[in-house]
This record gives sequence, C-alpha cells and structure tokens, in this order.
Amino acid sequence: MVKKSWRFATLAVHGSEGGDPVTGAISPPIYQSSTFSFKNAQHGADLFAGTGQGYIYSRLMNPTQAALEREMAFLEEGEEALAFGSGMAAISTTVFTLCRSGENFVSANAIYGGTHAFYLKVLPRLNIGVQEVNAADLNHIEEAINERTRFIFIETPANPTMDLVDIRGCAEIAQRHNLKLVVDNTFATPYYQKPLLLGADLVVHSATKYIGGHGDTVAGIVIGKSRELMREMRKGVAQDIGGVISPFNAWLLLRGLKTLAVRMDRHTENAMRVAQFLAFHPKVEKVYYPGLRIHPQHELAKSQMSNFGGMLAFEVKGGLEAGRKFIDAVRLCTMAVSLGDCDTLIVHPASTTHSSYSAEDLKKAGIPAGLIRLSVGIEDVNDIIEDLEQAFKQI
Ligand code: LCS
Repeated sequence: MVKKSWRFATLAVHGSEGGDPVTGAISPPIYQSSTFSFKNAQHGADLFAGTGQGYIYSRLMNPTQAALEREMAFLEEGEEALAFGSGMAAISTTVFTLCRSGENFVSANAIYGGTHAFYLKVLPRLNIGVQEVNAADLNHIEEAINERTRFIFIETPANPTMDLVDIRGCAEIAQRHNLKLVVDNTFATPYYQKPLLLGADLVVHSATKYIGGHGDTVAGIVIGKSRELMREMRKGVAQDIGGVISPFNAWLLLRGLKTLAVRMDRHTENAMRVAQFLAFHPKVEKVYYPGLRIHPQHELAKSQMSNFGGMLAFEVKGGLEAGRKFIDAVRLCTMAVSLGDCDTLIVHPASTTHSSYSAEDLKKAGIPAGLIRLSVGIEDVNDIIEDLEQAFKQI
C-alpha cells in the first residue's frame, strides 16, 4: 500500500503501486517484445480505433515504458508522462507538439548546447522560430513574445552556467499571454524541484542523467500537467516520429528511481563541499553553484528548489589556457561529457557540450570561454578534493 503522506525518498523506492500488481515482483518485469498479439480481428481493430484495452506495438507503447511513465508522472506530480529514447527526442517532440510552421517560441539562451544546436540546425528548415533571451530578467521573455508565440522554454539550473530562471515568474507571463511553459528539470530532478507545482505545463528531462544515474542509459521523458496535452503529444506527434525508449532502458530508469534520493543527497553534499573548497582557493577566479550564499540567485534557488544538486562550474585564474591545463591534470575526475553519473565528470563546455554556440552566443548566454563544468559524483569527497588540489598544483 502506498500512502500519500510518505516522503519523496519513500515514494521513489515503493513506486505508485508498491511493486508489480500481477506477480508482486519488487523489480518490475521487462517486456522485451516489439509486438503484442490480438485476441481476435475485432480486438485488433478496437485497439487501433482507440476503444480497446491492450498493447499493439512497442513504438506506440510497451508495458515497461508505461510503468516508467506512471512513476515519473507520480514523482513530478503530473497527470501523464511520455518516455523517449533520448532527452533530445523528448525536447524535439515537445517543440513539434506545441509549434507548427510559421509559429515560434521564446527560450532562455543558457541551455544545453545540443538543444541550442537543434534550434540552429533543425527548426529553420521547418519554419519554426525561436527567440533566445537572457531569462534571468523576465522582461526579456515578455518583450520577445508576439502573436505567433506558442510557448516559453527554460532550463533551470542551466547547463553549464548554473543560472536559475524564476519558474513562478515565467508561469505568470505564460498565463497572461496564454502560452505553455516548458521547464527542463534535468539538473534538479523532481526530488529538488517540481516545476508543475510552480505553474509549468510540461517538464522535460534528459533521463540519461540523474534519473538513470549510472552512466549506462540514454533516455528522455516529458511529464505534463494535463492529460489532454500529453495525449496530443503521444498520438499526434510522438508515435509517428518514433523516438521511442527501449523496454530495457525503461527498466534501467525504473531501477535508477529507487536510489534517486540517496544519490542526489550524496551528490549535493559532495558538490557543496567542493564548491566551498573552490570558493576559497587562491587559483580560482569564480565559482558557479547556487548553494553558495555568494551566488547571486541563492535566494531564488531556495524559493523554488529544496536543495541545490550535484552540478557546479568554475573558472581558474589564467583563463582558457590555465583551464585546459587543469582539466589535463586531473586523475580521479573523468574527462567526459554527460552528467549525473556516480563518477565525477569534468568538461570544458565551450569546446565540447556547448561547441554549437558561436563566440557571440557564448557571451550572450554568459558562458565564459574558460569555464570548467564539474558533475560531482558520489565518491568520497575527500578524494575528489585531493584530486582537484593536485591538479591546481600543476598549473
Ligand atoms: N537537457 C539537458 C539539461 C541536458 O544536459 C541534456 C544533455 C539534454 C537535455 C539532452 O539529453 P540527451 O538527449 O543527451 O539525453 N546534456 C549533455 C551534456 O551536458 N553532456 O552530454 C549530454
């Protein structure tokens, strides 16, 4: 039995139904099947007409995918979710659901570089417009809205600057202009931030990151406040584009959810220690972590997040050259893109994850050329700090 009063960590472990309702299995079954038999011709016809109960084909829906969607909707407190083969499939399908040719949306300019690349490379072909603005000032969002605008897209905290956007403020603007608000909640996870409760209409995740948590799965998910909009996404767009999640990857994410809260607690505890170490280090120019009191958006972070997460960024004195040397000098930290894994990952965004940004776009988005991004893992934090210290000694 699942109690509504249980806290997030308990709900994430037990799930919305407390195990598999058919067999009682603690770990849900993996329905590794591409297709499902019909009872008779009429049953097949009913399923295609949307009037029958059952599964048809795993591009349309699979029971393991359905279980993941149920749990993510439960944890984000939305009505329905839709899982995808990647975060980018989730984001692109969201855009195609909300915008048609000739329409546009307003996006924060500090976002994951792959999302920015999708804007630059794909959307112009389809005549979908996007205005990227500095969303730290909500006036910029409001000024960019016109009669063809359909939604607002924000990522908070943002990759890689850790800039925050005021979700409640954006929701007010969206309501005033009759637009949808979409929030990329990858960095915070539903454990620390629930955008739907703050007024957003859709939440997207790269589930590749903290939801999976082990660096072994690429996946995405969208969670909607309204079942109606999610049905439109599923039936109207997603099933035909086909960016579907595999049953095994859906199962890996279901397994990841069980440890989400403990992993996030450890990521955050470690990130706070590392941020404090960096903030006082003589070779560090600046640290970007909303958990620090010196972070200009610390109060906003406290008002919309219950904790600060495992991502941070920093600049070393000496700019790009010193930053490169630093990254080459680490031993425990793994030089790799992605984030939210158990392992601490270090990366230079301007030349990797955000290489789709021109020098001018980097400047507009507030991403310094020498910025170093750290996805703080769940190792013993003393080992992480010792590794950073030995790297500092080499520059
Ligand atoms: N949203 C955010 C905030 C992300 O960080 C990423 C990927 C995506 C969406 C796209 O998700 P994917 O399709 O990769 O599952 N971020 C990456 C990064 O910073 N390094 O490698 C991938």
